[in-house]
Amino acid sequence: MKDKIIQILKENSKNPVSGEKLSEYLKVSRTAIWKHINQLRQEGYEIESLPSRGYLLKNTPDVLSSIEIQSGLKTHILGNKIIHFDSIDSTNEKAKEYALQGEKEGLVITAEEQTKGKGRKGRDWISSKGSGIWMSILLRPDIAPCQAPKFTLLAAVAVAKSIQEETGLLVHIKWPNDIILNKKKVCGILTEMNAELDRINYIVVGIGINVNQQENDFSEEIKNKAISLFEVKKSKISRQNLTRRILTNLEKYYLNFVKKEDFSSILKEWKELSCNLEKEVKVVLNGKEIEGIAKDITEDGALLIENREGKLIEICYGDVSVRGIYDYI
Ligand code: BT5
Repeated sequence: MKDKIIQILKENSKNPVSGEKLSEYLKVSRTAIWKHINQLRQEGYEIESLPSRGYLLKNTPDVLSSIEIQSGLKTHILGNKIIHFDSIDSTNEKAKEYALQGEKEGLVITAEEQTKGKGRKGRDWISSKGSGIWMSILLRPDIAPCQAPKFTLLAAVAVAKSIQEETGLLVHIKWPNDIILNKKKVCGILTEMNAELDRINYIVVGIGINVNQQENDFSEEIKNKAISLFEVKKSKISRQNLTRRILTNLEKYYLNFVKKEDFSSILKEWKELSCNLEKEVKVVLNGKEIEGIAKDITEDGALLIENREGKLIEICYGDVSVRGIYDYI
């Protein structure tokens, strides 16, 4: 209902719309309209009431609602349906629920705040209200499950490119799922899959970006390793514009990969954006530490490390720290 009211007010940006007209059109009472208008004001919409003329929309807030993100979004699949929550446990969990109910690919779940944002291996992802982009995208690619790790790399390239295009800031990718700005983590990506042996039922790509937090907004546990775009750019960044750009770029890379089976161009861009390659790295794998130089990324998206003895080791998953970058100094 609130989205419908906003849509009508947007379509009549020069002419006030009366409460009576809104209630007639939306088939609800004028009191209901008045309540929704008040809620919208609380969410940050500036709606003027002009006596005996009606409501006029003066300003919209930078929220990740479907109506705001979809206006101006030129994708074909991603974001065709966007479900937005003011507060939710985890957008990935919600996207998986919808996936199991048969929702089509392209569904995007966004939230202003996550109360149980997830990282990998059950770690927490801190997602404070109104300051970041917390979103999950549902995909149903017709490819073999063993290809799934490539989606994290693909998403990382799309997000890194989008951040650079939107803000001009130089970011890097740390294998497999971190985006790094000024040696700290500005974004994490969590890819989850539901598959049978030979086919993928769905993939959910969860993206968390620190956008407009100030330095003091980060809690003790992460303040040494987390950073926001605002802290470096020194000006507020539109979450709506960045979200639209990510969906647009992600769709482009996704379609190139699944329709044209072109992963090599993505890999090339990944390597250009990487902060791992030719650097000293340390990997923790099943409790064991491997130290060496990151040499390459394979066609399957695995990290190749040359250990101290000069032996090449292929790492398909794990936590990698790079010397000099937030957790390996
Ligand atoms: C990740 O895990 O980096 C994946 C994060 C994915 C978050 C998105 S938000 C939308 C979607 N819905 C979800 O529930 N999740 C996804 P990992 O590599 O395991 O890193 C987790 C670690 O990053 C934590 O243990 C903290 O040390 C650190 N961390 C937590 N919150 C952070 C933040 N806001 N900024 C930077 N670092 C953070």
